[in-house]
Amino acid sequence: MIQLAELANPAAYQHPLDISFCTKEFLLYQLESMLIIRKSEDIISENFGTGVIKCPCHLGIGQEAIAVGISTQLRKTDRVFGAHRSHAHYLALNRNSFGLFAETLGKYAGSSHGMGGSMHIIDRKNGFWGSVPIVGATVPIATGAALAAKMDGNGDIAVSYFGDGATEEGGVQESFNLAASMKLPVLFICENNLFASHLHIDLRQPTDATIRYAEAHRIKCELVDGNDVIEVSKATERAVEYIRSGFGPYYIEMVTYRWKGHVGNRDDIDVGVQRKDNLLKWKQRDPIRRLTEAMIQQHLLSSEELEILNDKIQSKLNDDWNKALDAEYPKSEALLSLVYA
Ligand SMILES: Cc1ncc(C[n+]2csc(CCOP(=O)(O)OP(=O)(O)O)c2C)c(N)n1
Repeated sequence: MIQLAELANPAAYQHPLDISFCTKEFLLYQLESMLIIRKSEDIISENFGTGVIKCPCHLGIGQEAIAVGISTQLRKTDRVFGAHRSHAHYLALNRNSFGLFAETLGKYAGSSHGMGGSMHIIDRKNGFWGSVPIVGATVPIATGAALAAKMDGNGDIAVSYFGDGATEEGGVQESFNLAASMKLPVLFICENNLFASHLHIDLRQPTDATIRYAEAHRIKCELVDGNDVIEVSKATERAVEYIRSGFGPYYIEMVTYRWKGHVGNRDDIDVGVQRKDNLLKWKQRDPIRRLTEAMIQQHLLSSEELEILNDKIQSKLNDDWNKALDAEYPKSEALLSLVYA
């Protein structure tokens, strides 16, 4: 039976990335996107901790390379769906930290006019068709969107992000079957961070590799180091070409680790889960550090340029956060037009 093997070993894959054949422009774009996501979530984490943000927040710090590597291979007209841990999926497509901050604060200027909070974000203009926190729920929705895209005939595809825990939901398996049978243009991305809430995958499934579900449904698939933005991007390029050529769905299992607890901003090392040692090692497998080290080694970036970039992004995000704090809450009538019909 397929296993993640070394990919699940936090002490492996800590080396700087292989960036040969990548342009400086491409690498800088990937780096900037990951930094925007990391720093945005750091701001959310801090303000969740102090109680300024009141909605539940599921942070994906440590998992940034997946959304970033994938998004650079998509068109604005593709249809991307996420779940409860989707800040990165949204930001990698639009870099709109203000829209995310305002949403977590319940402000009208937020991505869902403050009606959804962290777990219900959307930006159709930039291809993000929405996130839903019912585990597995967006997989059938993305599969339906793929059917619609196929009927439209414009070559657009659907992308469905879900966690390893979601593969345990029946509707997800039904979607795999339907997508394979109807050759639907959908890219299934399993972000396997080894945990669903507080349970390790070894306690939930007979093997730690969910890719076996794709094989069972005869869906073309591959297993990728989700903390390597270049490998993520290359695998997505192969997948997108395959899907747009009309061959049907594609499944990529991205192996990664979240640095924070399941929900909220704690490290999640004191809730009955023995994660402490592994977490320290996974932090060495940091997708951002691995890219910056490679760029510095190859003289594509200097330490001074990195510092300037960090400062520039941080100051823009601080401005966005302050603007979101100052923004208006929705009027109560908005409930009638936006939530209840
Ligand atoms: C249908 C359903 N069951 C249970 C939950 C509670 N819940 C929220 S997130 C989660 C774990 C999901 O794990 P996974 O799919 O691996 O995603 P991750 O949190 O690791 O990103 C659970 C059980 C839910 N939201 N929906």
